Amino acid sequence: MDKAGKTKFQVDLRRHLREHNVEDNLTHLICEIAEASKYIIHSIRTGDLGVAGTSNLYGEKQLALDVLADRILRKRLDHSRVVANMMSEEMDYIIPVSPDWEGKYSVAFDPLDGSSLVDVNLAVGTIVAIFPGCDILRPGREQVAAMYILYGPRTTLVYSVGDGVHEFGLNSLMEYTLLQEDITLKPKGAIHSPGGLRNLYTPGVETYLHTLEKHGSKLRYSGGFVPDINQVLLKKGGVFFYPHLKDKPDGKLRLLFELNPMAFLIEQAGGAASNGKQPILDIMPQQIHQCSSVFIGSKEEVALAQELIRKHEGATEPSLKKGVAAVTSS
Ligand code: FDP
Repeated sequence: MDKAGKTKFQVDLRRHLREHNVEDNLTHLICEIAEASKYIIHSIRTGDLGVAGTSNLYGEKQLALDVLADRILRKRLDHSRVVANMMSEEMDYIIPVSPDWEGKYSVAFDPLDGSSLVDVNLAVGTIVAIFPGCDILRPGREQVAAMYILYGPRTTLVYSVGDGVHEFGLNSLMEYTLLQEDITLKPKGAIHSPGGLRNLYTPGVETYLHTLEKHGSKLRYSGGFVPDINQVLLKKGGVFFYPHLKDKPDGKLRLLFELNPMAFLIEQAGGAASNGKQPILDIMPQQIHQCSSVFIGSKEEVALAQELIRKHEGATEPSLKKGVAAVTSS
């Protein structure tokens, strides 16, 4: 415990990145995203819960929060001078920022994941994947960094540049300061967050859920991907899954904007992320808004999902073709 009047010296995000010898442009990029998140949190806390395209009391055009968050982040990245290409969950194409990509990064992001939860006052978040250079449609294994910002009762930021997973909290001076370093998942946890309608589960997934329940794993599902993953990470174990469903063979969550960055973070924390057949980070994307089923969290729970799916559903994987047509705006 710290002595009264002697608070522990706080390490802010930039200092943490510098102390970990993170390359200058990448440090700048991560800090710019952190800055953008402060405007996003302000919009969430103070904004009208507008619907895109409608007007507010004063006749001004009102923006839905996810559209607003997208604009805030895109503007910041556009002016950062370290971004080559960017891709947003809100857009259908890659947005070129700088043709001179030497030493720059490309960024895929979901500006406000779970935005439908804002009007019922549940936690939401921003998710970001960072790749070196200009190529953005590539397997998640090639990310150099990933991060998310969780807008809950507190605002926290979790990042990794490939040397562990670190959590920061936004303090009253609007600085992100270190809360904990090197978060590590236990091989097995005690909670599970199952997405999707249970009566649409396939035999392997139904058996999986039944097995988790039988072994005493507790149900902890908020309906928001960022808070649900954050819970698994900070409880140091457990599993989140949004599986393939009878009517949705690729599940619901987006590979490029949601799954890749979270899989990078969870693997960095010693966990695993799989589509039920192969690691999420090894999937070669074929299109921007591609979805994938996901089982992500403690290693043993993810291995169990794979085992039961193999046993009850066989080992074929239909959606893993190679080759990508890059779609860019011009
Ligand atoms: P939302 O539709 O509210 O934006 O990917 C979006 C997401 O939320 C995730 O945050 C969440 O895990 C999932 O969808 C929830 O889907 P269900 O409503 O089908 O459970």
